Amino acid sequence: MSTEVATPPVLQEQDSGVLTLTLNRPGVLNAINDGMLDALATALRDAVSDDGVRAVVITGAGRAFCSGQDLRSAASDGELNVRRHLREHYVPAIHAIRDLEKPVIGAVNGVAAGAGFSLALACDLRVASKSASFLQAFVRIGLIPDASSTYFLPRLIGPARAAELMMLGESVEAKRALEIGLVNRVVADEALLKEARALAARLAQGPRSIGFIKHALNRSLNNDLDAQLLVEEELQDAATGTADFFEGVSAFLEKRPARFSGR
Ligand code: T3D
Repeated sequence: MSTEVATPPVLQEQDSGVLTLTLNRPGVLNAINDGMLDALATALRDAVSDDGVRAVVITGAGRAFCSGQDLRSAASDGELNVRRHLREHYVPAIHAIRDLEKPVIGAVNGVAAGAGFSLALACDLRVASKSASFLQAFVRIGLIPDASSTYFLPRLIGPARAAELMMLGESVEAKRALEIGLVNRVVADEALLKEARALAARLAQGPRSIGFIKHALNRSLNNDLDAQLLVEEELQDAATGTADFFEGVSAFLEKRPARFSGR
C-alpha cells in the first residue's frame, strides 16, 4: 500500500486576520488543474463564514504566480468539454473571489499567464514583485482569453490596451503594469509577501463596510448611474446598522483611533 501523501494544490496559512492561499504546483509554474481550482474555491467559500479571516492574499509557490491552465493535463484529456470545464471549475473559483465580502489581494510573485492572469484580475488589488510579468497567453495557443479576463481587463486598463494585450499576446513587465493601472503597487521581489500581507493586515483591521465597498464596486461594473445610486442607498443603510459604524463615530467624537471588529 502506498503511503505517499498528495501535495495540496493550494496551501493555506492564517495569521492576524489574513488568510494566505498559495498556488502550489511550482514544478509547472503553478499551472492550473481542477484540484487547484476546486481547492481555491473551497478555501474562499470557507472564508465567508470564518470571522478570523478578514482579508485574503493569493500568491504562487516558487518563481511564478500561475502559468494558466495546465496544458499537459488538458492535452491528455482527449474528450475535453471546455464549456463544461469552464462552468464547473473556473466559474466557481472566479465567483468565490468576487463574492467574498472581504478584500482579496493578488501578490503576483512572477509570471501570471493565461488563466493565471485572469485569477490576478479577479482580485480586488494586485501587488506585483519587480520581476513579475503578465501574459495574455491564450492567443499564442489559438484560444480566446477566459476565466474573466475579457470582463475585467478592459474595465481595468481600457478596451484598446486590453485588445492589444489579448491580440498580440505580449508580456507586460511589472513597471509597465503599474503605469497602465494593471497593478496597484510594485515592490522588491524579496519584500512582496511581507508587503502584500501588511496591506491585507491593514484592510483586516478595517470596518465591515470594506466588504460592502467590494459589493458596491462589483455592482457598479454593469450599472447605470441611477441603478448604482440605489445600490449605494441599500449598502449605506446596511453599513449604518453595523457595530463598526457605531465604533467609527464614537471614536471620532471621543478623539481616539477606532477599533473595528469587522461586524
Ligand atoms: O481547459 C480549459 O478550460 C481552457 C482554459 C484555458 C485557460 C488558459 O489558461 S490557456 C493558457 C495556458 N497557459 C499558457 O499557454 C502558458 C504556457 N506557459 C508558457 O508560455 C511559459 O511557461 C511561461 C511564459 C508562463 C513561462 O516561461 P518560462 O520560460 O519562464 O518557463 P518554462 O520553461 O516555459 O516552464 C517551466 C516548466 O513549467 C516547463 O516544464 P519542464 O519543461 O521544466 O518540465 C513547462 O512545460 C511548465 N509549464 C509552464 N506552463 C505550463 C507548464 N506546464 C503545463 N501547463 C502550463 N500552462
